[in-house]
Amino acid sequence: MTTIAPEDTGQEALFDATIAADERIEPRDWMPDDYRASLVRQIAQHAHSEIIGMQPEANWITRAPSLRRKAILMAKVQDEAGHGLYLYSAAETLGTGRDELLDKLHTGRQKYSSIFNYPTLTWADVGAIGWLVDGAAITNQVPLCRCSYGPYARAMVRICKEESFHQRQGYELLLTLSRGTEAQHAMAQDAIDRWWWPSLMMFGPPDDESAHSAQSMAWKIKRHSNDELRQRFVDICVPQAETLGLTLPDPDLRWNEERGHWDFGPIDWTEFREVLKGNGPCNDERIGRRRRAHQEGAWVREAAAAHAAKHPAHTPHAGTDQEEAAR
Ligand code: FAQ
Repeated sequence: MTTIAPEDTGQEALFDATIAADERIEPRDWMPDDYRASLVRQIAQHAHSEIIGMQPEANWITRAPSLRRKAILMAKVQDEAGHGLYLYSAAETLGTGRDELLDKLHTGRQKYSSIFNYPTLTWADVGAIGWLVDGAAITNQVPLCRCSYGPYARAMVRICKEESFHQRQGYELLLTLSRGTEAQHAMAQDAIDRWWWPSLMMFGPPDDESAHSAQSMAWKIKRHSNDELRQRFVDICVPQAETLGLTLPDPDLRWNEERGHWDFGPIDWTEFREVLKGNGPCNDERIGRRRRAHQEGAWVREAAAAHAAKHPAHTPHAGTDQEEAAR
């Protein structure tokens, strides 16, 4: 059998034209293998970050200072699980199942965001995560709502709406602490001192060291470079920190009239690389806990599969609600 090259059937030209016209590629459309692989890589990294990201904040659910704060935090952590689900589903539309991706996470073959390898030492860290980590996530993810791959872009719309609530929750929490007692203010400041630089690292390596940016931007998966988004985030945070009455821990922060942006100090890229290699403060704890949760949940997956096998008619398209009730 002779294989027909995609360019001979016009598929590649159609793909290129769709990207050039800023239209969406959908699951059944032809796409280059590298485009598919790069999307799976980024979406998986993103999905893993959402579910590993539940751990640092979940650490404070039992110790939230009021019922209101506890309810808010539980809802937020649950939202992150939901984001993981949307994203694993988006990856599934590219032909890669959740089992395979989770296996790659558990065996260290795929990454999750460096930020979640830092510990949550005080209640103020919940505020810092909301304000800075969710804030950085939104800055990075709003442009992904215009990603060229339809299912990823659509998942991001909902995720960004929820992240926006999360960010405001963190800001309000920090504002309350900052305007509280001296000890509460100090606790909020300490959290910002610890979370600021790791938040800047969330945007990835500097542009000249970013392996995937150029190709991802040409395919309109990414719309802006890592450094552009990092700068945007700094510009947003400086005035917000002022309103909060908290100081960003960077003596080099200065308004640059010529550039129309805030200049900021050097990032410790050695620390970033170490965290990515698995040597951050909490890498072992996070991945160990994730593996345990997966093993302990095996019986739930088995029970759900056995139930589905016993009740094949229970699929959503099997019949109307009335038919279902009559059975
Ligand atoms: N941590 O060539 P680039 C959240 C990896 S969700 C770990 O620049 P790319 C919600 C990168 O994967 C936070 N690894 O890569 C939440 C690549 O590795 P690979 C996550 C990093 O893809 C809030 C290599 O370095 N958000 O916070 C990091 O063009 C609160 C080379 O880098 C997303 O994932 C890092 N910081 O750009 C949950 C958004 N940076 O694949 C709970 C979607 C880079 O070659 C609580 N992702 N790497 O092995 C993206 O926008 C992009 O993938 C970037 C990286 C910008 C992260």
